[in-house]
Amino acid sequence: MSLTFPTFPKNCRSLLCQYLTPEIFEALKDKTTANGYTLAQAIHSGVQNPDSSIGVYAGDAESYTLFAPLFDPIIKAYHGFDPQSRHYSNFNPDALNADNPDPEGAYIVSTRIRVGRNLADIPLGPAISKAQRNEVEVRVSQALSRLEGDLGGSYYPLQGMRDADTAQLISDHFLFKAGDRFLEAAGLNRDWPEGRGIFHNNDKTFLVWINEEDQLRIISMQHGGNIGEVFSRLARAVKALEQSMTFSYSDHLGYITSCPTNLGTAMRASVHIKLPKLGSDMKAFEAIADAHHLQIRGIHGEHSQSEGGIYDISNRRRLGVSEVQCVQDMYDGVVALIEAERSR
Ligand code: ADP
Ligand code: CIR
Repeated sequence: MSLTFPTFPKNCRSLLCQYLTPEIFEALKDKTTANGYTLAQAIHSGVQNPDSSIGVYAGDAESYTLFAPLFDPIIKAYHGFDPQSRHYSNFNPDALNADNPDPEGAYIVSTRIRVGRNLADIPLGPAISKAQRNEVEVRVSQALSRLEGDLGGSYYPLQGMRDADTAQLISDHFLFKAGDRFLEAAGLNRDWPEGRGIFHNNDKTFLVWINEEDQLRIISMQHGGNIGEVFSRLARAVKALEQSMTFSYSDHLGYITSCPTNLGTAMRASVHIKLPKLGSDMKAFEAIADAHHLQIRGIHGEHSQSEGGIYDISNRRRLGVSEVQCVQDMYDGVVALIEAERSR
């Protein structure tokens, strides 16, 4: 399928509209991956949503090489990672130097660390078929059902879940929301809610989302600021799941994910933290966040607002830095933010 060069509004700031030149567009517009994924699909979310921060999604690992003239500069701009670089992993909890930054519990409400994963032999969500998505659900939920001890739990498919239960899980920050317009335009909401669901242990400290933006989002979370405990649980869970599944990984880009911001470690380590004083001086707040490679989100996840002076603070870089470094970025930044809040 060929298409014409998209028009973006004048005020568009997405990485897509910054890096999609007419030359790159011409060179890539008729290319198709082995799974049938095209440039038109890769850019559709950012074309439909000019307020995207990024605007592109991959349909498979091949998208990152076939459409490299577009993806590479976007990856460089987001992660500061060069096309010839190599990604290295270090998921060893013993290498982490991050005590609880708030032992009195005055600031940190909760800590959450998640990684994205996708099965090596199945296309990513934007290019997956309904049958393949359902196969992922079966394979992953079966693997999860074999976990034991504190990681043992149950799988709850979205289809058939009572509306009140869905709403409660979302408002308690455990479950993803429906209807995200960025994911919708990327084809990630096709056949909703079939094939999607959530697994969690009894305490809801270990959770796995199935077939949201990535096939798996593996999550460790708990109240308070014990980052080490959250990281160790996640490392253990990922290791256990690797025994029964092979995840898509490349030496260059690390774990392959549908959004280029998640490549590498695919890790987002966050705290929900009370910073009401800094919150009323966003310029100072953002300066500290930028200096420490942090992202500021609202209380209900990406594209949401703060409530009651509580913010979601997480590492921004995920590729070209190890898992330990992602958490270290978050920890160092949170220490600086608490210091700034205290001194106001
Ligand atoms: P993701 O982190 O998986 O990319 P979102 O930003 O959409 O996705 O967040 C998913 C959910 O996780 C939201 O309900 C959000 O409020 C919740 N969340 C994120 N960080 C924390 C945290 N530190 N404590 C509690 N809930 C959190
Ligand atoms: C966007 O481009 O705004 C959406 N597709 C979401 C991008 C991922 N968000 C992020 O900054 N990590």
